[in-house]
Amino acid sequence: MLIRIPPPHPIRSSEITPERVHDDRRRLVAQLGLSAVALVTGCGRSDDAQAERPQASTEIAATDSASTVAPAAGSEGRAALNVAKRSELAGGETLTPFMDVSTYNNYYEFGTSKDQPARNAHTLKTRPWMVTVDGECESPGQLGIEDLVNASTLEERVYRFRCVEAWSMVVPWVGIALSDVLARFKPTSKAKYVAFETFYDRQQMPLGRWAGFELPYVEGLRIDEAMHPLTLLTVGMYGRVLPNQNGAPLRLVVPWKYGYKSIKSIVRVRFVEKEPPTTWNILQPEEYGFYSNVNPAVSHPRWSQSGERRLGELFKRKTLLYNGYTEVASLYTGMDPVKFH
Ligand SMILES: Nc1nc2c(c(=O)[nH]1)N[C@H]1C(S)=C(S)[C@@H](COP(=O)(O)O)O[C@H]1N2
Ligand SMILES: [Mo]
Repeated sequence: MLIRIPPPHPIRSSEITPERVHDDRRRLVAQLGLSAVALVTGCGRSDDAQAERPQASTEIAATDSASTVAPAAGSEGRAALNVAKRSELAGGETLTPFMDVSTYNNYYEFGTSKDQPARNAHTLKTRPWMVTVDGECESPGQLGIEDLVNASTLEERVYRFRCVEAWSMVVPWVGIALSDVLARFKPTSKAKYVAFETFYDRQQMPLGRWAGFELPYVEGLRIDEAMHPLTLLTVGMYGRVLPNQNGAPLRLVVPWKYGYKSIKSIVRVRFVEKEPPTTWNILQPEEYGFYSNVNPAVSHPRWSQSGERRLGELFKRKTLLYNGYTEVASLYTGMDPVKFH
C-alpha cells in the first residue's frame, strides 16, 4: 500500500532568520515554554513532493507529521570551525538561511520527506568516525574525522547547490579539497573512478528500511571529477560542524552536479577501475545517470530542468549549465550530455 507522505512544513520567508538570530529565538521560545515548531509552520511550497522518489509504488512508512519535537536545527553542541581561507563562488548571491538548509533535507536513511531528517538524524553517532580508503592505491588506510576537522587547511566555499528536484540553495560549506585528501593515499594508474559509501546502521537509522532503495547509499565520481579543485570534502557549514541531517560528520559537495551525487556521512572511499554503481542510477537508470551534471537543456523524464526555485524564494529562476561552474566543461569534451546524463 502506498501511503502518501504529507508535504513538509515549509518556512515563510518572513520567518527566515540567520543562524545566530535563530538561536536567540529558540532560546526565547524555550524560556517562554513554547514549542519551536510554532516557528516553522507556514503556507505550502509546491516543490516536487514526488520528485526523486521511486516511481514504483514503494511502501513508505506513515509518519508522524504532527510531531511536536523541535527540529534539531540550532547550533547547540556543534563546534565552530577554524577557517583558513574563504572563497565566494556563487556570484555574490545571497546565502540561503541556515534554518532552511538544515530543515529541508534529503537524507532517506532518516525518512523520505524533507522535514524528517532534521527531526530524526540526532540518532546518528558521529564520533568516533573512521573512513576506510582503499582499492587501487599504494597507501590504503584510514582517515579519522578529527584529523580533518582540526586541519589548518579548512576552507569556506560558498557554492550554489542544485537538487535534481528543481530546488536549490546557496551554502557556505566548510571543508578541504577532496584531491588533497585522496592524494595522501597515492592512487595508482588503475584508479579511474572513486566509489563512496554512506554509513548504514539499522539501529541508528531505523527509517532506512523505508528508503525505497538498498542501503548503504553509494555514489561515485570519475577520478578527474574527484580530483577537480571544486570538489569539496565537507565537514561543516555556516562556520560550524555539519548538522547530522546535512551529512555529518563528512560528506561530499560536488557543486556542478545534481545534489544526490553529494553523498552524506561517508565511511568508505575506494579507488576503482570500473564505473561504480550509484544508488539513484541502480534504482532508475533512465532518470538518474552516473554523471548527473546540472544541465538545463537535458530534461528529467518527468519534469523540466530549465528552472529551479531557491529555498525561501517564491519564483523560479533559470538553471545554469553546470550550475554555473563552466570551468568543468573540459572534463566532458566530446561526451553527449543526453547519453552521458
Ligand atoms: N547518504 C545519503 N546521501 C545523500 C542523500 C541521501 O538520501 N542519503 N540525498 C542526496 C540528495 S538527493 C541531496 S539533494 C543532498 C541534500 O543535501 P542537504 O540535505 O544537505 O541539502 O544530499 C544527497 N546525499
Ligand atoms: Mo537531490
